[in-house]
Amino acid sequence: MTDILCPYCMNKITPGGIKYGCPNCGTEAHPSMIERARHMAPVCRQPGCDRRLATDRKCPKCGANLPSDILDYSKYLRFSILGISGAGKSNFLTTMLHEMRSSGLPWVLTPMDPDTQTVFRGNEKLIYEDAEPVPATPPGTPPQPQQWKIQDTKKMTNRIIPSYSLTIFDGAGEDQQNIDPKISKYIAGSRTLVILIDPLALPGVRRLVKPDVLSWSSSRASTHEAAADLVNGLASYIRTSANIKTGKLIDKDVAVVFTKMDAVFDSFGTATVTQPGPHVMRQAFMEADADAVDLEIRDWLMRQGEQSFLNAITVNFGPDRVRYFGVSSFGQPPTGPNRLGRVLPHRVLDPLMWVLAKEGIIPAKS
Ligand SMILES: Nc1nc2c(ncn2[C@@H]2O[C@H](COP(=O)(O)OP(=O)(O)OP(=O)(O)O)[C@@H](O)[C@H]2O)c(=O)[nH]1
Ligand SMILES: [Mg+2]
Ligand SMILES: [Zn+2]
Ligand SMILES: [Zn+2]
Repeated sequence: MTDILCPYCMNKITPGGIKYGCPNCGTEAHPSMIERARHMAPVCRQPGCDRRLATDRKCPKCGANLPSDILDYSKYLRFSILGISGAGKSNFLTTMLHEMRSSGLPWVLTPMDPDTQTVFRGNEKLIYEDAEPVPATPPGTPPQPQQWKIQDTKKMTNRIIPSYSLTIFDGAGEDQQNIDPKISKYIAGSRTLVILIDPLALPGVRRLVKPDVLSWSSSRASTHEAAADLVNGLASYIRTSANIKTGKLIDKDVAVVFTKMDAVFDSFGTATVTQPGPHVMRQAFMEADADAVDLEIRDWLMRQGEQSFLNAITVNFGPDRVRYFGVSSFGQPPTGPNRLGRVLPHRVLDPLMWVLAKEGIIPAKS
């Protein structure tokens, strides 16, 4: 492992650059040459600490406490959830993580820090115990990275369990004027971008949906932005973050994920996207299924008169690197204002399975 990423400031750090702190007195301890070379924690020489090991690892750039196993990650996964306000980011993120933990996949998913744990537990309780959607994230909330560790028990040997760090920002894509520098670094360094789109924000789709379902599925009054403007807005956010000139294609793989599919299932009949996804059960990314879903959604957009949406995606991201997904965090529309029926998330792991397959963590099968 050559480059380590600080999960908090997204700066690259070298193993030799890591700073060490004493958990007893809090002062910085300096490793000897040998300790440095072996990535060993130095001893604290402060009076009263009795040569206790200075085991706290700190980022030299931002000073954050690094996970104790920072050197053991074999991959840094960055799962960027981008989307405008109301797209369904917070609810999607919560159900995706919950499903990942309860799906029977051979992974152990652990929060890397207390904040991640608190935010996730709170949101999980709302959806799964109180049957309420996660409320709109208050505007101006600084986007906090959620830090998870995935341990792959299927690939574990006597000596090691491969582990990956998974960083997710909830709140990216919002404020075009004040893009958080951490998020910029993170987007620039992401191989895949996951763009969440609320289908109910597309004028051609809104007319398919009953007014009550429409109002229970939207946190704020819709701005009725034209579909192309919506895509161009997100694209310009990505360009600014990753420093990509207007007119140049954004050279990243993109998952365009339609959320809230429950509200529009009727218009899909018995199409593949309405059926449970096969990826989790097969523990692989099943390409034929994903191709069918991709085609169905493109086709459906055309039928709803949303060609301009497709065009805007192609103009910004090119014709070959985009995959369309359809998910529903709840599995069915809310049953009232802030009220959920039985929550059975639908295909929420599909985009992540694509990312994992591209990273070589799970196989892709045709
Ligand atoms: N029908 C339906 N509604 C959903 C689904 N997921 C989210 N919603 C609704 O969409 C609205 C917005 O969802 P959020 O998850 O708060 O969206 P967000 O992108 O986090 O929005 P901000 O925090 O405002 O940026 C809420 O009113 C949810 O009830 C879904 O799977 N189905
Ligand atoms: Mg939110
Ligand atoms: Zn000490
Ligand atoms: Zn840092």
